[in-house]
Amino acid sequence: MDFLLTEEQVMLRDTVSKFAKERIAPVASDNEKNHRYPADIIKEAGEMGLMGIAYPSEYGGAGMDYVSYFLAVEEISRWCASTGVIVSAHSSLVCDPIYRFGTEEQKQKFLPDLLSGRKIGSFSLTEAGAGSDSGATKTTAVLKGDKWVLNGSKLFATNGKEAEVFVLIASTNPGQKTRGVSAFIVESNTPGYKIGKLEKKLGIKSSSTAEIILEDCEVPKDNLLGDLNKGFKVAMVTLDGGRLGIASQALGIARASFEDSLKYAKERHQFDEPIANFQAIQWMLADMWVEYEAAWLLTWRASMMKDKGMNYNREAAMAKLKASEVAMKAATTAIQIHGGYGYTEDFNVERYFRDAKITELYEGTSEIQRMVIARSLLS
Ligand code: COS
Repeated sequence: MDFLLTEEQVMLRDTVSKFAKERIAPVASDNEKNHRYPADIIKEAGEMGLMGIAYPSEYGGAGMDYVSYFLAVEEISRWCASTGVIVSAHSSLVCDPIYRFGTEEQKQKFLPDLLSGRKIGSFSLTEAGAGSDSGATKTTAVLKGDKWVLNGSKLFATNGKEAEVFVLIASTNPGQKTRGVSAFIVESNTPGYKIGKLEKKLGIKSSSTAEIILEDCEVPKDNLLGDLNKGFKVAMVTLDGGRLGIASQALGIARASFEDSLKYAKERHQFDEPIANFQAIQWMLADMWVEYEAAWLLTWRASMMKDKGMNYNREAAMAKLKASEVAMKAATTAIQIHGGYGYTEDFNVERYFRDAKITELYEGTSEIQRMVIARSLLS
């Protein structure tokens, strides 16, 4: 598919692929089994410009585009989906809204540390009672003097344990749901901020998923991100971009499932020949690749549209829906091709299977993606 990419994009992809193979692949399984955050890899990724690929160099970004970003997240996720989501949540869900909605002062203050990876970002939208219905936010922010006082708790914040900068959604006009929430930039060293429960998950165990508790957490007045009571739009625009990141992560998992299966099918002998000689296996491999390329093209298109400043809300949802379902199916097929061995920890496909599932859930379930797509078709 290189003919769809610029020379710079191909170079970036190949550089990230080399980095991922050399630095991420050898430690991915062990880190995941031990719930270990890959701090040194994230530091290196920051030094390489991978924590701020699509943002201008004036704020410390790499000055590239969203197609490059999607290619990089795919390459990283090919070897480690946990590292993929650490990069993606940081970039799409924190750097992006600050760059897009922040004041010049906010950009100058927060972006250089974030885009260089010196500080990690996390996005806090979800609550116990506000999952798919994200307008039902109960966390409140009340203006007292020159501070916003935040109270409540947030759930499932990716990077929540390591992050120092949060983009957090709170209600500023309770009862008004989507028209009464605002976005804030919250630093983890703010008194009244604390980390609550750390989730124990099925997969992506090297990335943290945290509860964030806010008890009279006083945030400077200037940390309001975007307009008052317009935070739902900040969240939705941010999630459009986030869905590209998750589509890219899912593509990485799908490709890993395919590549490992192809290799195994050639090596594994049964009935005195490689199982790749059997049509049943060949058809599985053919279907995996067709589906992967279809999802890749959808993700490329949505990323191109974002780069061109077009409305890509529907296309991002399509890419995320397709890529996540392709990843889940590819990981399931990969285990089938590996047979009983695929069910053991001796092969990476069991990790891909566990990691794939989350891509159908976070940043909008597959049902929410279908809702977004259908609404757009019917409008
Ligand atoms: N870009 C800009 N504005 C958007 C938007 C988008 N992508 N999506 C919605 N909006 C705007 C709407 O235009 C509407 O504006 P007005 O108030 O001016 O009319 C407002 O936001 C409310 O939209 P809507 O009425 O569609 O809100 P709903 O409560 O029906 O919710 C869904 C819409 C379900 C699509 C939304 O809540 C959603 O995406 N939920 C999933 C959240 C999610 O992904 N959570 C994962 C956690 S983050 S890890």
